[in-house]
Amino acid sequence: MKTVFTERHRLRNSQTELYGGTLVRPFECPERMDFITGELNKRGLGDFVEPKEYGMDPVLAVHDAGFVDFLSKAWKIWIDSGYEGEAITTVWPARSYRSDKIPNHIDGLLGYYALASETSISEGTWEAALASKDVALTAADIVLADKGAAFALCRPPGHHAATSQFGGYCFLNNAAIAANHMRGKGAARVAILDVDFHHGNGTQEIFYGRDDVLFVSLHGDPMDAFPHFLGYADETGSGAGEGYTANFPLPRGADYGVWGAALDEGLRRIADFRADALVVSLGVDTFEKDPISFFKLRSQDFTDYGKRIAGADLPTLFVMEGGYAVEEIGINTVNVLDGFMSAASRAKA
Ligand code: OKP
Ligand code: ZN
Repeated sequence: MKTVFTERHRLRNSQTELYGGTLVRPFECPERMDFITGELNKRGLGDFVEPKEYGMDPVLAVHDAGFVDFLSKAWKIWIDSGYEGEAITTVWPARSYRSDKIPNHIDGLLGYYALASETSISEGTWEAALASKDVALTAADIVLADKGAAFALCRPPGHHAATSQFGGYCFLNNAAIAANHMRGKGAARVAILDVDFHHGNGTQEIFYGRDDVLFVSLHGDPMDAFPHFLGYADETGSGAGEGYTANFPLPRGADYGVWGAALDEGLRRIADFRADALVVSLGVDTFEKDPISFFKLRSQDFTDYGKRIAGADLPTLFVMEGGYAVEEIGINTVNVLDGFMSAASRAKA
């Protein structure tokens, strides 16, 4: 399986994350990629491809133009306003405020376009986000051409990024951009399986009213886990999209028995949908030692679920999302890909 990757991810090198009342170095750090590329090489899977440039059309097909324009300029506006640290959101259009005003001041702009305050915008963030969506699009085209499988080693991640909001370490929704691109290129129906520990609120929102993209997500119950305000089981889609969103919120301490049963149910939903292609939002923060999550998957469980995903027998695009147990992120990620390839006939393409 080819891995699409670029060193340009290093342009995202924020030094601040607001966490537990202090500013810490972000969990979502560049070294994450070093452990994954290192493990791919170690296990003979280091078939790396550089991304092509796709421009903005595939981005603007899923994201709001004002939002994209804001992201492209946010760092400059922040610095020009005289601030010295990284751009951290401090105010929002909360329930008692209006939400129809897009303020001029950078503080107001950040609040309008942010979902959360842990994600600082730093110099180079936009350039890294652009490279990341190109990684996803390049891998999507490989999957379409081969009717096989590919790994988009994206950083920054994307599944929290909504039509017009960033946050949860995400800026552009790589998986959504790629899935939508595949839709326009011959895959009439695309299923997205989000196995990151956190609910993929951005991906869900982008496709909520559509019946051509099925969104299935397994995640920590939002009553107890980020993003808290989306990802409940009663969210099933709207209008034409009714029945095309399926959430599996799972409790604290969920082990592979519990998680795997939800996966099997999600895979049944995907089989019923009769998809032409599958996009897997691959976060490995379900791992027992993840520092910010509460599931209990062991490293060997990742191999097993890679095999189960291969059972869907679909052209498959893996898109990297989260995973913060940095020392083990490579092993767990590559275990999924390895398990998938060991069980998939079409993966050899
Ligand atoms: C991004 B991805 C924990 C706060 C969590 C943000 C988590 C973003 C996860 N107290 N903050 O889905 O892996
Ligand atoms: Zn996550």
